[in-house]
Amino acid sequence: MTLQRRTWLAALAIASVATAWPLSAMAQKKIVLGFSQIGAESEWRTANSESIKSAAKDAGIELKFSDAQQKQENQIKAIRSFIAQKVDVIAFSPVVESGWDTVLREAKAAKIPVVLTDRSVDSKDTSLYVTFMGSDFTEEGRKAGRWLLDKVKGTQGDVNVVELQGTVGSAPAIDRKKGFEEVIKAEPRIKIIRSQTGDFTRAKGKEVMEAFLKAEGRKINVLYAHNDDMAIGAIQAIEEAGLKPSKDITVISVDAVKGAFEAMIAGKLDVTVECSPLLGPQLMSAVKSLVAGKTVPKRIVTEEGIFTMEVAAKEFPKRKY
Ligand code: GYE
Repeated sequence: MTLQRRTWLAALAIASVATAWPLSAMAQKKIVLGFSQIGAESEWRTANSESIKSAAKDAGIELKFSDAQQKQENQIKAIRSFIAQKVDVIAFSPVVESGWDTVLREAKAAKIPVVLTDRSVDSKDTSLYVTFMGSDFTEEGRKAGRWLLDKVKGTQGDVNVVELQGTVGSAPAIDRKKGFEEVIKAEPRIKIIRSQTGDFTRAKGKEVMEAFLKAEGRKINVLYAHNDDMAIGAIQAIEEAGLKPSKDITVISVDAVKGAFEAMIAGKLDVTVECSPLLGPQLMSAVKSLVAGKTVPKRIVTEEGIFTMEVAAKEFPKRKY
């Protein structure tokens, strides 16, 4: 081998080491995920935030977590700041369905993939996000409706329902109402006599139930609450009005958080439809796939059940949220 060739080979070796360094450093660079959470309005949301934070830690993903205090404008600000920080992936749970196109277009222009978790958006252009992972809220409403249909089978007379809706304009409020109405149509005796938002919180659920009780009193046979927290607040209002939850007013809700199991065990809540907040692990695995250039399914649906008072005590120890 000539001296010249040997020098050339040595130079090549050094060069390849030099290029190998930044490459391996790059491979070790932590993935950065920007996550805009809705707020802390319910037990469900607390469990959801916890799931995302611990899954990010387990997956070795750097999480920039921002709490919007239930305000869309705060979520838009957070997403813009994630774009400015050039995070690898943006994920968020949209507080309401509408009004996201502009900011989503900005993320798309910056080539940052967006994952929707828990709630969806109503954008016509579905290329503005890569996937939506979360529950089928319409089906949850149907499950609640089917349970009620079954409960009133063989009875007579009107079944007057009051409904506590979730946050106005949010996907779960819209769809849980739609699914429930779709099913109860089959039984014209079931009538929704009052329906108002309780914003998914205990305090609001209690306040609105007090107003329902003042206006309708003993005419109310059933309460359908779009989440457990509002149902738990309303149960308090029912008791304070001198009535017995479950006995005087059947109580149906959604989420299946621990608080609902406690209320069922105490005989105050009849049934809760499950909606799992434990979306963290599947979010992190989607984030990793996206960063690796893989495609992820456009829709990832959470599987869930329904729990009644009769099974509450047996199921309670198994509950993870
Ligand atoms: O049911 C409610 C929470 O979006 C599914 O938001 C979620 C809902 C959940 O505040 O408790």
